[in-house]
Amino acid sequence: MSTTIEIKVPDIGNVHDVDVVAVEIQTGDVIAVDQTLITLETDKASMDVPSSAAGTVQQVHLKVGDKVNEGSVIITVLVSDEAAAPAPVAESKSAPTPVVEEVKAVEVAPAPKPAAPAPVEVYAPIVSKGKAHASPAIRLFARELGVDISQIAQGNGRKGRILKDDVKTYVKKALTEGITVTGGSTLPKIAVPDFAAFGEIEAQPLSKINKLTGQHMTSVWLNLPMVTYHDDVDITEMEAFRVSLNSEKNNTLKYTGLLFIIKALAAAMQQFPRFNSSLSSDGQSLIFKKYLNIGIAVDTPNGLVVPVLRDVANKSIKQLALEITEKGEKARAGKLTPADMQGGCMSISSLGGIGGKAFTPIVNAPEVAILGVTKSTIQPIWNGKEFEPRLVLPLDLTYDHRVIDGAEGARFMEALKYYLSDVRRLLV
Ligand code: CAO
Repeated sequence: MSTTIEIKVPDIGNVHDVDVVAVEIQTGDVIAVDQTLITLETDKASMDVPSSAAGTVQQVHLKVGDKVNEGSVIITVLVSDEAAAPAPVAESKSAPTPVVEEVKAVEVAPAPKPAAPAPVEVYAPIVSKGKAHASPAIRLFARELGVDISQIAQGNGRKGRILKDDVKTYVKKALTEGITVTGGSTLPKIAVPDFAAFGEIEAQPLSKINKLTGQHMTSVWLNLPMVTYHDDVDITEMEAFRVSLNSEKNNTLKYTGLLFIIKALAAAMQQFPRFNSSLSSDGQSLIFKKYLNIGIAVDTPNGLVVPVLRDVANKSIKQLALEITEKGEKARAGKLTPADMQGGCMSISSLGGIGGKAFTPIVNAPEVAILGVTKSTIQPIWNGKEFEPRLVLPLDLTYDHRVIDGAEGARFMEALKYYLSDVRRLLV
């Protein structure tokens, strides 16, 4: 046997004429206990009203926009007699649950458990608080997707209420634009003041390269736990050799220290293959590369680009000198193709022609390390008997700490110094 019962608006505290902002059921729906029937909203809070009975909806008495009070009939529902049996009086009224004041907290307080078992007129509205106008069901949905609902400024529901579709749209946007949606937290934005209030200004659009580099660097900064290790290497002998090469009769090339650094880096990478690897996209394995290409950061009027020199271990200093000149010119003329910039295994960022003592370059992921170089200077170095003027080159090695640990980073730097301090070792 079945009985028809009415489910009414419960005790909602000392508030009257509360707006119905969502009706979640319709005639003919089979509903379960605790299923949200309607959502009410005052100026200060919103609440879902769950069903106190299971059955089939015979009639919906409310629509969005109606104003309700305690006792207003929400639906008529056909329930089995068993389900409709009245509960003991002591359990038939839950304690009044006032509409809470608006608070700034973003997270929703856990929903109070509805009184159980749920007789015909037992109501326990789930009250949610927070600035975002969304029902607890939508807040739960957002939380399940890792979305901080307070980040959704405005929903498409009545009075800007956030709907399920608004959450989905936010997630889609987050996925395409790379906004972090993990653990319910998003990246706090930097407030930009109206600079014109302080003086004259001029806005210039960023170049495409600036924008792409910015996006890539931000993503690397957020994704990679990076460590930068600094050291110096004595390149007095290397410099003497470089100067002699440059002054050779009939020489038309310009040999800079960078060429030797590329060769030394390749040798060290062969010795430490993890530096020539990348993490797989699921982060579960390391992909070791059997080729060895080095990217060189080049400063251009339009921004930073990183052309890649291929197969450097098998190329002579002379070949590399030709190639680096050609790629550098192409880069500055804005004529590099995407292929020129792909396939790098590790990169070098050399600021040595400009200056500097040390810096912390950012890994050009998915590569796992980058070598920074600043200006070499003459330093007094103790040779065991006296201080000697030696040419010292500062090096900065940044690595992805998920792949390379500190000891391996230090050993790699030692290997690099071994080759650079006597470049004849590169021949062995
Ligand atoms: N210490 C002292 N002098 C150095 C040096 C160093 N570490 N590195 C280069 N120099 C000298 C060179 O010997 C050369 O001297 P001369 O003019 O007397 O011959 C001068 O500085 C200029 O060198 P260069 O820059 O033309 O050549 P390079 O091979 O060292 O570098 C390139 C080539 C393409 C890397 C460089 O031109 C460049 O663009 N550097 C900037 C890279 C950059 O922006 N990195 C930052 C990335 S992170 O934002």
